[in-house]
Amino acid sequence: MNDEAAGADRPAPWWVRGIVYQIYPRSFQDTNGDGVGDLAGIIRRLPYLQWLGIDAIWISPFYPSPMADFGYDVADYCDVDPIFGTLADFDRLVAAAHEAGIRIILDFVPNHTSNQHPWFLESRSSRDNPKRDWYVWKDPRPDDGVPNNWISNFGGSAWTFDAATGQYYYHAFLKEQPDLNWRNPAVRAAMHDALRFWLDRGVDGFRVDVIWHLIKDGEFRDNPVNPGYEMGRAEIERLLQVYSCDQPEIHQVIAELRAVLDAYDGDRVLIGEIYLPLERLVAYYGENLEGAHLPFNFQLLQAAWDARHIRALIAEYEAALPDGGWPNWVLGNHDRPRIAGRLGPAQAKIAAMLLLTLRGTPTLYYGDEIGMEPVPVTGADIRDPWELNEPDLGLGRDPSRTPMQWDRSPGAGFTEAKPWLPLARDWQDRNVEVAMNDPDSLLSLYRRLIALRREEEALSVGAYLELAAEGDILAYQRTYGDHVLVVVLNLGHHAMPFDLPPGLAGEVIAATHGARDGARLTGRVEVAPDEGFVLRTAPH
Ligand code: TEU
Ligand code: CA
Repeated sequence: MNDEAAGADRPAPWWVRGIVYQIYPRSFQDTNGDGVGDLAGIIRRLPYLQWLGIDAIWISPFYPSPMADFGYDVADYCDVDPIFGTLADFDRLVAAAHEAGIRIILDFVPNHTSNQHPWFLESRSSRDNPKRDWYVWKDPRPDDGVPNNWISNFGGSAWTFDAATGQYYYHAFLKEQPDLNWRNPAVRAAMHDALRFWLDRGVDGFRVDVIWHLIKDGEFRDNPVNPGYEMGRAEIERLLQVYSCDQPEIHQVIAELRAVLDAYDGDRVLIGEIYLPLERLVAYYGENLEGAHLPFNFQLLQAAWDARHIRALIAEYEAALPDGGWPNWVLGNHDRPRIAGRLGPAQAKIAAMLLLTLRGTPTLYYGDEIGMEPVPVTGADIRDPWELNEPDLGLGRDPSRTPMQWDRSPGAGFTEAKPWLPLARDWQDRNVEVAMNDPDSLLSLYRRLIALRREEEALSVGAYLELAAEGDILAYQRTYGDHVLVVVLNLGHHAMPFDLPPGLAGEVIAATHGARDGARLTGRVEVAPDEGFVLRTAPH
């Protein structure tokens, strides 16, 4: 979808051109000295976000929660946990963000609640409680075993026995996160009301947690064994998740969520968190685009950093998109290893240039713009329940969730107390204040590319065309009308020649290597190790 496709009288919705920035609120900015970030902290840092130039923030959950999974275990969908502030703080945040031209996307967690949610307390109280069927309860199998072989995403059986009522309940994640029964219309209605609660308060959209999980197989059949499972991997990988998620009925559920948003003005966006192979992923746009506006595309999170491979996956993704479906790209999130740790500082710049010049809404993760690296979190500092359940396999997510590094002060400008997770060791050198004042920093490059994406329709809504290139070079054109931009990225650490298409000449308007800025290029270009640049060709 672009302006033309959408028709002259209907400009593209904001999220087509917009850039999304994910905030993990526990780690962004503490304002009351308890070592945990809060909503007032996000308000305090809005000027930074405005300076950076992003369009929207997606805030990981801040609802009342026992924090067994740091907010992804919700005990009340319509309030703010005291650790993060109050509803009044939230209203102030919406007002201040909108004033600054920044939209607010909430994290909606519909697959499961906390086991402390009043709904679950009722549900588990007796077999004939009216809320019994709001969750997934099953009798023990005759041999007194679990109802089926499903495994929790965090290890162990996905079933926990409730002795008081003699049944098991299902939890795709922790036992403190019982799954809701989305086949029950009363559950759907209650959750739609929760969406409306926040839409009425002015939020601009939702990122929906594990949206592909909401519906499970009607017969709860055993998942098949994964023949490719290898020792040392997460236990969940022992089975193929054939029956526990991604069921056909899910698309109707999503269309209903979407309809709740569509009843509001202002292009509220529905983003789905979906870890599925490409051909399954694109089904989440909906058969007639009545599904998620943006089913998160996580391919770059797992891709081998190889030019040919990435060129191919871009091509496959572009080809798989349904007509009118708008692409998107994600480089990091609170569940995955940080990109700068995976690629190193030089290629982190290339990754930034890739993310911000591809066709599709980019989502960036707080701290990646200053090249934060995974922070080792060990022993008594470990907080992530997954690491605690399945230790030492490298699954822990704490390293990607450490406090934002703002300045050189003792708490990195994040807190005046002991932060809830340790700071990176390099915070005095790697922080926003230092990077802002360094024109060669990753942060300066991010800001430049974000500004460029705003200025150049070719980047935000233009067509994508791959260019032939050798070796580690990934090159493509973005075009809009007679505007043609060329992006050249060296994904390797060796100099490589690149031939611009015949007859094409242009000027470098963004570069990883300062010396390249403003250069006029044509013909064969010697691309330096780890170098990337964007070229504007003269309109003809
Ligand atoms: O993540 C869902 C999810 O699939 C991840 O747990 C993923 O399997 C794992 O992190 C490997 O990348 C969402 C949230 O983003 C995560 O933080 C929550 O823990 C989880 O759902 C449960 O709500
Ligand atoms: Ca705080």
